[in-house]
Amino acid sequence: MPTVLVVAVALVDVDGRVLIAKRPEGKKLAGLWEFPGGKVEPGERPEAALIRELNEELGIDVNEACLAPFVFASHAYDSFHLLMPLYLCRRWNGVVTAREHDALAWVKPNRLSDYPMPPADEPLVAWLRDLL
Ligand code: 523
Repeated sequence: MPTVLVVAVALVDVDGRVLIAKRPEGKKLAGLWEFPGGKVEPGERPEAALIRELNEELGIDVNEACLAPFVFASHAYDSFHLLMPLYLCRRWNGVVTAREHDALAWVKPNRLSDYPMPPADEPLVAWLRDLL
């Protein structure tokens, strides 16, 4: 089974709320709320991939120095193994906009479990609750 490397981010606003994004209709895992991110292309540095994805998906610019240490998610989907580091980020430039998602939500860490998430993302919620 191939391993797919995906990078994701927990954007945290000044009130300590975390951004989650609803996967659009027509895509895998549609309707579930994910930590935004995407696939690392061959040869790409994970941090560069995340900066690229945040620009494409959310219209924001992030400085690499603002991407803090992460925890890894690991989940066996049907046809691939997903390995997904989650970075924490509290500073960005621009206004967060849903360019590729059906909706965005800023959620207090203790309410994240109210939102159905992809199985890879779910275990990250407890980690965030303890951290924030
Ligand atoms: N996940 C996931 N959680 C999460 C992300 C960003 C992605 O479980 N927070 C999974 C969902 C997809 C795979 O990682 O199976 C790649 O996601 P994405 O959004 O980069 O790509 P898709 O859905 O467009 O996938 P392809 O159609 O395979 O390109």
